[in-house]
Amino acid sequence: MLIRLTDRTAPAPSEITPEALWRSRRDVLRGAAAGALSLWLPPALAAPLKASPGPFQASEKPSTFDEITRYNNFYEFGSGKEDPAKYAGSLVVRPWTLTVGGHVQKPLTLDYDALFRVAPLQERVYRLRCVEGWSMVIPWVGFELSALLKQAQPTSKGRFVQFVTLERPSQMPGQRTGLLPWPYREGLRIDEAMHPLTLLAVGLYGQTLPAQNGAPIRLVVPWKYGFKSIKSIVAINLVEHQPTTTWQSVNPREYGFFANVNPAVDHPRWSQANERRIGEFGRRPTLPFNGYAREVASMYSGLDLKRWI
Ligand SMILES: Nc1nc2c(c(=O)[nH]1)N[C@H]1C(S)=C(S)[C@@H](COP(=O)(O)O)O[C@H]1N2
Ligand SMILES: [Mo]
Repeated sequence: MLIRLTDRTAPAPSEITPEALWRSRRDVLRGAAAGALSLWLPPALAAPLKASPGPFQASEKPSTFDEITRYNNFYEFGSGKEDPAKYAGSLVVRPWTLTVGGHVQKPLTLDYDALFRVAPLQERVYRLRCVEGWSMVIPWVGFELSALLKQAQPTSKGRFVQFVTLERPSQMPGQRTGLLPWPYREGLRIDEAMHPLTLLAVGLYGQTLPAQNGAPIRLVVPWKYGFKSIKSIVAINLVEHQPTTTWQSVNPREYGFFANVNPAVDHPRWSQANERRIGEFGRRPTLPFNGYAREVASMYSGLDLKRWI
């Protein structure tokens, strides 16, 4: 008689993380032997995404799925690093509406499904450096913001781009407090917004974004401090004048409009010379423009980076 023994070394389907899935897919791409590609779906709503490798990739090893999804800043769900993972499950992302308006020739309204069809999805492994002094490496899935803006056709008056997060206190407990002025807002100069590094992310580790990372769509500007990378966006407006951003309005002395990662300019209350990579001991030096100087420094030639923080 044949007795079938369960293979105790193989993980149960529920234990196959998006990270393991991502690594095995990457091995397939590299031509290595592939394990079974079982589908791992986390408790809430995540769906696998098809993405091809994009042109820019950080060389360091990506942070783990757990690190990326359990240590977050998303004040709409509280100010503690673990609050977003605890509370963001209450956020309902379907249906969703993202509008692109202001100084454009073709105002756009995108529903949830349209967010994934703006352009072919790419994977971009980027460093993220928080102004507080920690960093991660995140395998985003998304498309260049420029692809969406080109569809809307900015006019010559669209010199800046303003971004607005969802305001829905019933599902965002932080918005029932005065922690920040709501809704969260950010902004970029048009050349920064059109730069090929600037991404709208709809996923990470090959699946749709966990709520705590800004589902269903968030900005990623890898050469700037993390607070520029606004989450759960509902509006993108082309505007003529530099828009006020949330952190600037809260404390203009500590947080500027540009917020380019700069180890040579300290935060008034701490040094920015180095950083702690989540999951590592010790600190590593912070790089000018978070390591993307070759790609972006020319946009700031003639700008005094000590003054325009
Ligand atoms: N709407 C909104 N977007 C936000 C924030 C926030 O509090 N609210 N925090 C910012 C900060 S300070 C950082 S460092 C990054 C963190 O992104 P992550 O949690 O996906 O790593 O999100 C940014 N985007
Ligand atoms: Mo941050």
